[in-house]
Amino acid sequence: MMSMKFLFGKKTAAFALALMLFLVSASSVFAAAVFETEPNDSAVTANTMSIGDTALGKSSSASDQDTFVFTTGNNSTINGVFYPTSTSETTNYVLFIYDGNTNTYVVSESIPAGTNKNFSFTGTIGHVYYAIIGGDRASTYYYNMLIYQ
Ligand SMILES: [Ca+2]
Repeated sequence: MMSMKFLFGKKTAAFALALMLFLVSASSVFAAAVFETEPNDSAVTANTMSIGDTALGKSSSASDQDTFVFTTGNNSTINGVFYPTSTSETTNYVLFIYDGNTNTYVVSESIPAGTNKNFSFTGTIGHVYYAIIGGDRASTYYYNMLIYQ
């Protein structure tokens, strides 16, 4: 805060702080980009995301798996789209979404390199869903997985 006051003056700093507090309190309203944090190869190390967010990750090897976990606040269709950052992508991906409450897979998709894949399933309130993503080789590009309702 000292540097903020130095740069912008006391009133501006107070306004900036108020704005930051507003943005923090309202952050759930906005879609976020959630970059993967390794290790995330299993359910217990899954990276947390919210519906409306886009998860970004990168296959580091054929044995790498990336796991993201989210819940839903209502009973309705959950949609998603998986897409590459670059059309030069050469890694083929598989995507599974696992319902941790019913122990069933609700999405199972193969995604050829460089292509988009839309998917959807019926979400159940309070259920915990794990998105599990794997590539067949290392990639230099991020994949994107948007989940929305
Ligand atoms: Ca991983």
